[in-house]
Amino acid sequence: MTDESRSDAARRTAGSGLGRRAVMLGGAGAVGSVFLGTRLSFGQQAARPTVVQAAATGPAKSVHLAGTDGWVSMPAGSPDDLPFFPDSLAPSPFDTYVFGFRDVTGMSATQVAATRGKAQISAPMLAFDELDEVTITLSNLGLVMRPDLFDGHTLHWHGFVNAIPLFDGVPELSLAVPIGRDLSYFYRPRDAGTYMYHCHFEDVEHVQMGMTGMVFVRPKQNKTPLAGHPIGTKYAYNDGDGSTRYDREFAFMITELWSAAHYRDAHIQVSDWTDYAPSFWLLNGRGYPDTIAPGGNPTSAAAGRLQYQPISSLITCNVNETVLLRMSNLGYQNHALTLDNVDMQVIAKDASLLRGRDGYTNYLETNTVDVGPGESRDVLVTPHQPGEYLLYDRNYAYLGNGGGPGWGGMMTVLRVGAPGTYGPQTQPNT
Ligand SMILES: [Cu+2]
Repeated sequence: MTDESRSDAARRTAGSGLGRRAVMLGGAGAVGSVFLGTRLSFGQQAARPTVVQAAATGPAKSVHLAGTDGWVSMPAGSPDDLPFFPDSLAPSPFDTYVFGFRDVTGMSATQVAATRGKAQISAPMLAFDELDEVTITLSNLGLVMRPDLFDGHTLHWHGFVNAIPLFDGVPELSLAVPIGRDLSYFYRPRDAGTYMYHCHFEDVEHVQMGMTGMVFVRPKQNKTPLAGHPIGTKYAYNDGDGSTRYDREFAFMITELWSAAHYRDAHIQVSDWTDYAPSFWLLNGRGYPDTIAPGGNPTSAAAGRLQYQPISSLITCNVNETVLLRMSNLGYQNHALTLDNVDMQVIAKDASLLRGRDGYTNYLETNTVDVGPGESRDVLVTPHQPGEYLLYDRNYAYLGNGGGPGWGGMMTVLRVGAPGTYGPQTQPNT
């Protein structure tokens, strides 16, 4: 029986002239024509300002992200764990297969298409102002290594109040972006704070594979500083008293990477996720000492093996400046980050200022901050002595790279200079 005659039989069986499968396909097509726009229509979009770090003037902010697969590099010296690590399919100088997002805001259709197979981890860092009118267009470029898969991608704003399931990115409840299509997600953030975003399609797999990133919302108090504070003063929240003011900000996407699962995705095998046993512990997609290497640019081959892990976790400030540390955990393990010799003040958990309805402040002075999976923390530090201080996971099992010797994993450095050492910060994590 040919496909055509089988289809004819299905139509006769259905009686209505359409088989069940044909009806479903027709339904999907109708949804697509309403919400997804035309196929690969990137070239029709005007050039857009990059909102990843900076802000356009006015409340309308547009970002264009692409979802695809690619290759990244774990720290040099990590021991072999064959066949999983290094992956035999990895092109030099890379060793680990990932899925991820790329910022393609303002790129031409040709440039967007050229990012296929060049995913980055951690995902582009997104910053918005409270009450911005945010449009994020997500284009699914497909998976170079897995043409057998027809996985969609989505954008899920984790921790946000989102009244519209269509834009919440949970495919079982609304829709995902199929390969070769794009979807614009609209959002208007109302509450300042530190959040995270991730793909929600086959989410255990896609999150582990690298489709996770930081997103934070700056408070309206920034636009009308408190009495006595100069224009341009930055706050983490609408605190009303200046207690969340900071000079510099650094954000950390906390994840783990299980080499075996990444290998299996590249080699057309499946993982039993109950076997989860991470090999690498990462800040912004890098393990120490890569965490303290300078930030890069995924469009620059000169960045070498960290080309597709462009976000540095090195923290720098001048003595007596206040630094805001934004931490979000999209790994599957609990993490407890310790900072040696400098007190930390936890001012918010899960994008909520630690203040009761009576106005009483519950900020927490500590040397260790717990961050569970799916949680975020905002922490202020004000070092009073120049020097280098380690920020690290106090579970020493998470301070290695693939079981190798020496320090590695979830660790970075707070570097404090004498007054004037570092000029004004223009972007987070710089
Ligand atoms: Cu995805």
